Amino acid sequence: MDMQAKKDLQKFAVSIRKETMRAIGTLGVGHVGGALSICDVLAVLYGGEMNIDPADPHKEDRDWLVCSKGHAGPAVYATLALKGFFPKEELLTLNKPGTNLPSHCDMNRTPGIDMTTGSLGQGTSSAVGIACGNRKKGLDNYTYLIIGDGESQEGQVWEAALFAAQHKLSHLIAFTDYNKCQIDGTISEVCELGDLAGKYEAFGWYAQSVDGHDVEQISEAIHKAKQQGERPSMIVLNTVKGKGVSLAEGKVGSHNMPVTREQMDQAMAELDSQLAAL
Ligand SMILES: Cc1ncc(C[n+]2csc(CCOP(=O)(O)OP(=O)(O)O)c2C)c(N)n1
Repeated sequence: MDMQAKKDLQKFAVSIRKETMRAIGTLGVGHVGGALSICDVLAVLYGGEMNIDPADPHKEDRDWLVCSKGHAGPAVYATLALKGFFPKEELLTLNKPGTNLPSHCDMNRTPGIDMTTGSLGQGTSSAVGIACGNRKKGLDNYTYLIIGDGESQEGQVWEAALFAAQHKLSHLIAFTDYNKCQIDGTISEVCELGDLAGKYEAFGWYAQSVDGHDVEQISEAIHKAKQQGERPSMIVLNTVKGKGVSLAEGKVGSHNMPVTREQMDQAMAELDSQLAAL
């Protein structure tokens, strides 16, 4: 990846963080931590990797995204708004009465959201179904999936993982947001996941483990995944919950937190200085 392309993706990721914080800060509460940890992968996917058309969100041969950790919806909405799926001002209606942007992803409300999520554990099954359906239609598009690490303690994820390998779903590319935190503690306090990439390999997937805040590593991992002829892919993203905003970064308590106007302004200033440094 050339320097300019890398910088553009890094800037896109910070912009996604900014719009996420502006939306949650305007509402006053939200899932800050798990939204901020996935902004870099969203930047890579929507910053050029995915075949999408904001003017035609349902075009048949598009690439799909299932954000199975549906509580991170605000980060996905910020990404979609920045790409032009809907006006940026709509982000300020987040989770308010009548909004098209509920706290959790809803495919019937938001242009560009491909699957309704929020009940954790189910998105892998949905993504597997989507990938099977697209293959049956003769399409060679990709289905992307983002799973939480806490979410990965749900058994249904592993049933779907077995099925994906059995059916050689090579056009399913999944990410685990391995931010080491869940709602009520760290992953190791609640239920350790250990070597996630090794577990997926054992389930018949092609698995990689990368720095989930390094756009170049994420992008290269996706390209390697696309070279796999027969296996679904898991890319474990080693991330930090609340990445980029000091009031949230690395804190279990950032899962679903109140954000005051002053905290929002402080977050914006931090993110602006990150943008200026790029
Ligand atoms: C089936 C189900 N049980 C419980 C919840 C409540 N819940 C929302 S987020 C969350 C923690 C998820 O942790 P993780 O997957 O690690 O998300 P992240 O830390 O990345 O935000 C829980 C338990 C839910 N949404 N769905």
